[in-house]
Amino acid sequence: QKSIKLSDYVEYPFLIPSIYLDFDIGTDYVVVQSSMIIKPKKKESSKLVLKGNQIKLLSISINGKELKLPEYSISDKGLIIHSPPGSEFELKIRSLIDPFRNTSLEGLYLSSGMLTTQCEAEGFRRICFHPDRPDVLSRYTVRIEADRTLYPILLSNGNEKYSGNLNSNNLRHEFIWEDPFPKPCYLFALVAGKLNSVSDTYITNTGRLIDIRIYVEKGDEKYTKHAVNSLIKAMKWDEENYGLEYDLDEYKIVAVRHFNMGAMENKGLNIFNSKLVLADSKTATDDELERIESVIAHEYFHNWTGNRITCRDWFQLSLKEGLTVFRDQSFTSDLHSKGLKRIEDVSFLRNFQFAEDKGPTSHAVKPKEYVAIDNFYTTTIYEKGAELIRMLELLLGKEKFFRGINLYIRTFDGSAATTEDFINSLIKGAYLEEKNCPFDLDKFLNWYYKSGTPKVYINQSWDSKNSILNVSFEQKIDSEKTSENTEMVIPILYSCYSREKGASPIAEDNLFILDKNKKNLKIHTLPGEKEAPVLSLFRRFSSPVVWESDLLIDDYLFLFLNDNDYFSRWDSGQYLMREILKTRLCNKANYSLEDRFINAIKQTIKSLEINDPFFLATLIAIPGFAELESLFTKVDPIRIYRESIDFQVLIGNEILQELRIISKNLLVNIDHQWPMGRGERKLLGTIWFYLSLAGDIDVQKNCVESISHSSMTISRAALGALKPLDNTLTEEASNLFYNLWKENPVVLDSWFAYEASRPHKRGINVIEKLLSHPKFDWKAPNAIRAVLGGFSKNIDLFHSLDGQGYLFMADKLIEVDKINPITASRMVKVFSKWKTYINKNKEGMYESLLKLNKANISSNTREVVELILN
Ligand code: DPP
Ligand code: ZN
Repeated sequence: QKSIKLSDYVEYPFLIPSIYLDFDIGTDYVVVQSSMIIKPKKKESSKLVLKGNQIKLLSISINGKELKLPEYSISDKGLIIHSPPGSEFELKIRSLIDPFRNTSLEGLYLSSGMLTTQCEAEGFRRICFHPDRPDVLSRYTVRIEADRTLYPILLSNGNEKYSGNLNSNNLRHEFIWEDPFPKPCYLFALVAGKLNSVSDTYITNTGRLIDIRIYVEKGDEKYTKHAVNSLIKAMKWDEENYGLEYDLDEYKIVAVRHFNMGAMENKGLNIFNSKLVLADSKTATDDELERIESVIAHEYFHNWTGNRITCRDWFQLSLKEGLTVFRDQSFTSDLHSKGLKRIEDVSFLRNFQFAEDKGPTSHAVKPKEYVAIDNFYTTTIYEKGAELIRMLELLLGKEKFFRGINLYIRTFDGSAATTEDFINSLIKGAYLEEKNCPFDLDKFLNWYYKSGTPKVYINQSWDSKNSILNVSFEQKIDSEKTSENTEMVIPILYSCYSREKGASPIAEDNLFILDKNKKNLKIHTLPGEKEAPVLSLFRRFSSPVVWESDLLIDDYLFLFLNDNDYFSRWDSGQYLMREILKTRLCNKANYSLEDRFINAIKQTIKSLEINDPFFLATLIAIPGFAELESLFTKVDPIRIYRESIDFQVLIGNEILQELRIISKNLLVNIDHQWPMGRGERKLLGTIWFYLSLAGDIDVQKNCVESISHSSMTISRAALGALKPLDNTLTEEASNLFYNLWKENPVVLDSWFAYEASRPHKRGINVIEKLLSHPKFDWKAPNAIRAVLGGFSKNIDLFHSLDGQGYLFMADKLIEVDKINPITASRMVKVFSKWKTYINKNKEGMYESLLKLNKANISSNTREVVELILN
């Protein structure tokens, strides 16, 4: 397949300062007229190439004169005008599109009776003929006309300029929208439908009044409060922290059921997957509420980092995404708990981004080529991209970092930039001159250009005479794709503890910069210190690497009990649990380690009790499944699952008494409104899980009763606790949940995911039944992800040794691909790790991949399948 290369970038030869778009919405199709002012950048004439996909051309004219073939040519890729005028001209195109049969959820399409758009990355070419590239920025004016009853609400970007009826009998009406800020076409949006709105206002720090409006289907108004509150918090935070104020008079959010992404930052008209708008504590868990708050903020923050300053081309995607994820992570961390948020982000990174970077779809934060850009909305671009910004913040220090960001924004406002533009501004803003930068910038840039997770090896030697701890560091990049010796700038925050004196660190966070393959560090401890101190490394997870050190089990146990850095303390426990599971899976269980670890848990419970319930819950939860898989060169998923369950049964049994006591003390606080009571609810859920696994019948029965609890967090915690059991109580709880929520599609998705992912004796038929369930909607990616994504986590079923689970998945993905290639190509990654599995699973996955490869699949899905196979 043809790939697009960064090195082939050439500027677009024309400017398009303004675009007028006219949408005439009919019952069978939509007539789109575009009128673009086009200015050649150079005198020499260049042909005008416009992209177009599934658009029927009706007529085309330049400066009022109609063009005839062969003055232009047209293909299924778009339109070429061979000799456009050499100076500014007006190009008018009339065309026709059919949103009513568009199931791809790109361009203009129908969702539950309303028309809506998704243009990022390349959906605008399904709406009208246009260069469809992010470096072409224009001012848009949009007129929409439609039937008044079918489409009472007509929205587009920017501010409303006019609305009115069109004919005497009032059947049709029109709206005109104007967006004064030049924007790339991927930020274009249009919504037409029967929607109700909830409004609020925000006054900016310069006193401007912003009209906030959330549009939802009738009946859903009551679920919008959380989204509005989140938006207001985000607006305030960005003013206070980045000095960035909202620039339009209106901020609109529309909730849409059928949506490929989480949400989309279209200028002034965000479109959101309804599951990320509609929520209160009755319908969404605490984690979901936090996620909604952060996605609302993320899309809002894009208004500056993404919209006012956009990407020159899609190779720069992380310029806006990495930076904006970093901004939303900082927001959540400021609003709630910095330590806990860091753990949550690291855990996500390790389970998903590290796994991606180890496998066949590994790519750099700044990739060099792609076939379908939709396949690059990945955890590497987003979450690893955010880690790079976080390292820069650490290396520069907050004050200089903000000076740099400020310069970047002032320099590139209103234009399309590159990653290098960003880094250069950052350094210039921070240090005035690039040469003043205290670290090697080129080596830092390797983080953007190289794929793979760097690995750091650490060895210590103790000089007792001088009380000095000598630490040697060595870095290597851990990727299938690079064998070259690349040096990176790896910031390492460290501290150390006196073994004798315990709890408080000898030295608080210090920064060591590992910027060579090998480098040593000398730590001077207190004079007279006899024993080597305990080293605490990569505090706050100061760089996205994996490491191996000569720390002893005793050291980890010490840190698990004493470290004052949330991340490091949690990570020490995770290390110990990984060790325990590793030894169990190699059939040489280390019982003494298990005993010592369980004792440490008991001590932790005693010391933390319910003072920091969220942290306690986090400390005693085992590492994620993907992280466990990554520990082995021959992965046996079914055994990993069973061992991890057995280990949790053991934990549950050993700390039964302690957990029962705490759970009683927690009950007083669980009814508080989010974010209050969140820690208590989280810990209660964790306790239920352990006690239920340990066979506590009272807890299991209590879980069934808690399904109808007024807090969704409690209800889902109860479902979760019963999940591994697969007994009549699980069945009963699941039915209760279904009956409570069968009319709410957003909540019902979580039931679909639950049913698809829980162990079932009845085998794969369960999944087939879910897919033909009357409430299952093939057109909704959320529903597909719930069932097929849930199924991929159903270890026994999906990974069954006869390969039937894999074949079933392949068949279903071929069907999904016909409707929605973007969703299919993302889901195909469930086969990414095939080469790492034990033979039986490996062969089964390979067979399914071949089946997919032979099928008539989209180029999006083919790109991923081929990468995985190679
Ligand atoms: N809507 C997606 C995001 O905000 C793509 N821009 O990340
Ligand atoms: Zn984004």
